[in-house]
Amino acid sequence: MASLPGVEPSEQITPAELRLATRNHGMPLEALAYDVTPAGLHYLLIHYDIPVVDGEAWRLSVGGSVARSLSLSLADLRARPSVTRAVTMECAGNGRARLSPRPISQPWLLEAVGTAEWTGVPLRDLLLEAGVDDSAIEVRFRGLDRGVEGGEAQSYERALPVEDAMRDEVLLAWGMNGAPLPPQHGFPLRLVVPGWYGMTSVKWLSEITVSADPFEGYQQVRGYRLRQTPDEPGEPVTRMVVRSLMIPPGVPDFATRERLVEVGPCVVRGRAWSGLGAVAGVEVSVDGGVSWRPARLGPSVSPWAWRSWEFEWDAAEPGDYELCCRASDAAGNVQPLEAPWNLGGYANNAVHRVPVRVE
Ligand SMILES: Nc1nc2c(c(=O)[nH]1)N[C@H]1C(S)=C(S)[C@@H](COP(=O)(O)O)O[C@H]1N2
Ligand SMILES: [Mo]
Repeated sequence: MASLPGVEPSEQITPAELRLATRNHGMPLEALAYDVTPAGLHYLLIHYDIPVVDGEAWRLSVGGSVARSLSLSLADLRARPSVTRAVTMECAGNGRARLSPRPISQPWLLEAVGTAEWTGVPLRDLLLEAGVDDSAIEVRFRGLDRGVEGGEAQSYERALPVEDAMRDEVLLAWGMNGAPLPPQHGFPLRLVVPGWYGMTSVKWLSEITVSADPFEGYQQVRGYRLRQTPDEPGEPVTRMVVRSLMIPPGVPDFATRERLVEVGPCVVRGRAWSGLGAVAGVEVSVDGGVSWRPARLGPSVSPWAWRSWEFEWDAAEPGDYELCCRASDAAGNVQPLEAPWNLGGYANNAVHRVPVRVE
């Protein structure tokens, strides 16, 4: 393969990564302008194939360590009292493509995020109806999609501790942005766990199993662990760490995406979110992170969604600049200047840097 100018062969994306990248698209950063991301602009992450599901024949089973097993049709679920929540979801691997050495997986730059209005039934209501045994410690969620990962044939499956599954905000969603779930976002039903990285929100949901034992499936004990080597068990990836992103200002160069901004005042806008506490502040640097000034925060779209921010930059002098933004949350977390490395490239929340030429 011929080299692109300035790109080392070792940095070049592999055909395997390109295959994943064309299936799993990001949200173009200019779509940070929308409070609620239009469905086609929301990012997508699909480990295997998108299942084709007959919504009439589909049923959800709720079983395991419960007093009464349930089997529900889509019509049953839609007939129940519903709630709608705007939720910001981010893939745990967002940002991994810039890590060095680069973990070989879906090669996200920074666009693996979006906010949707999910409509459905609170999971807790169904669990209370089924009656969770006192012995239960976890709730498992199985999707209809199957594939092979780490040499293991599997259904996509994840578990949540009972206390997290019982939280008020956790939804079984049949609607997205006022319409039925599109196939790629989990038709007919998906789990939505606000505040957690996206891998938790199982799509194409078919089985919920309450369990007295810890789930040891691939996506729980091998995937989505923070670790330095494949041999260590590592820590589980759970809630989203604080992050901000900006709408790249000005206009892009087609091939390099470098930004061109006209001399004069320039309002820089973006969004910030955290799964560990409300966003407390956003700061902007126009000198590559040497000096920082506060941005003005807008309202949160919902308690579970991102918050807008804006910063008035007087781009008075022509030249090259590096714009950066960093957010902090109510728990006192601040985005780091450099991303901490881990094997899977998860939970990277390094400050967003955007080179800009003022002319
Ligand atoms: N059944 C199933 N659920 C899944 C996945 C999957 O591959 N299969 N991907 C997960 C991951 S890693 C993410 S980041 C989110 C992405 O949700 P979205 O594609 O609706 O944005 O779905 C999660 N739920
Ligand atoms: Mo993900």
